[in-house]
Amino acid sequence: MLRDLTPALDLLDLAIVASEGLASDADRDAAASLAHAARRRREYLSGVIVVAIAGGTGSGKSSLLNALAGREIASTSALRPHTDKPLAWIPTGDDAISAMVEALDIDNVVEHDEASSLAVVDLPDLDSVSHDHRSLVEATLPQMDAVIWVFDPVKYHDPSIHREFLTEMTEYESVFIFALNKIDCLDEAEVEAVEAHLGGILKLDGFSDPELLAIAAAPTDGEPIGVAALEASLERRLVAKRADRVKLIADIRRAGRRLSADANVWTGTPDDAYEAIRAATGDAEQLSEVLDRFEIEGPLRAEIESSSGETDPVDLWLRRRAELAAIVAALGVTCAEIANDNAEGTT
Ligand SMILES: Nc1nc2c(ncn2[C@@H]2O[C@H](COP(=O)(O)OP(=O)(O)OP(=O)(O)O)[C@@H](O)[C@H]2O)c(=O)[nH]1
Ligand SMILES: [Mg+2]
Repeated sequence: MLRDLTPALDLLDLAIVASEGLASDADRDAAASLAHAARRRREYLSGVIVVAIAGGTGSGKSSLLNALAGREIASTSALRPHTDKPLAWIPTGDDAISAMVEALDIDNVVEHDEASSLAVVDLPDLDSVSHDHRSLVEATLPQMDAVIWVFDPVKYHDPSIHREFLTEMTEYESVFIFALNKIDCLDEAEVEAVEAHLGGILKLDGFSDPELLAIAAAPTDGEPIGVAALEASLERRLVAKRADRVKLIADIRRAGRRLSADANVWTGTPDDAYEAIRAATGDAEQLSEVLDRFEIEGPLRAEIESSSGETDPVDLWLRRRAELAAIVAALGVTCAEIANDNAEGTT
């Protein structure tokens, strides 16, 4: 199981606060925007690949969840519409995924301990009028690493799915996988014809090179068909996501290091600054001139100015630098642990 990146981001936030007045504004701003961007890409916080299954009623979404899970998680039925609330099948112990499921207001959650780094959200159908589907899909999409759109051989051209949803979402093409389900009901030539027709419709929807797979999630006889190919496609996305995480972890670690490195950079030598501040302590005007000369700004300056006479300003300064160094060291350890888990997860 891959670790959540949140603890590393929390430490980077702490380092940003602790480096106020010690590190340069440019490095502090860069670290803050990295932390902000990483938090917004919530899908990258977790090392799990998160997949939503969407499509029309009866296309076989819940059956596909069961095929991916290898056991019956979701109830399936010939009666329509069947699933009326989203259901999530997620690995236990991944805080980022649990937080995501909660933020999406998904109450039906089944946890699994499988080795698979897969989390699947089975969405209600998109064609019945009883739900506010658009807002559900819009809330869900940005959180997903992949969305499998399931079609059945009878209703695959249903304009409501294409017009209402797909044509509006072409910018998500790299995240979408299209699955033509129930191919056990067709002969080979029919599968080819329907695949070609559906591929053509998807291009008309605005997708330039849609990934389309033919599957049977719950054939009348025998084992699922094409689900292994679908899993292989998800696995490729997981590998790409892991590579992204490796880079992100390295970026977080480097941003922390820059803050602590900055804290040791002086305009003069450290001894010069310490001496000058010590000598000026107690004389507000001279102290202010020294602080200007060494470009000491922000809360550190305020602390040094107000501590005159009581605490040694140089001790104060050293203490703050030690605090920052300790936070950045903890950040380094946390990043190394996450990177290790990430590397193990690829085997
Ligand atoms: N022959 C065949 N039947 C399938 C296949 N996949 C699903 N079905 C059947 O299609 C019906 C609908 O399947 P579900 O998985 O409940 O469909 P759903 O998309 O979840 O439907 P809603 O929850 O109403 O949105 C069920 O009777 C399934 O057994 C398949 O690959 N082949
Ligand atoms: Mg269902």
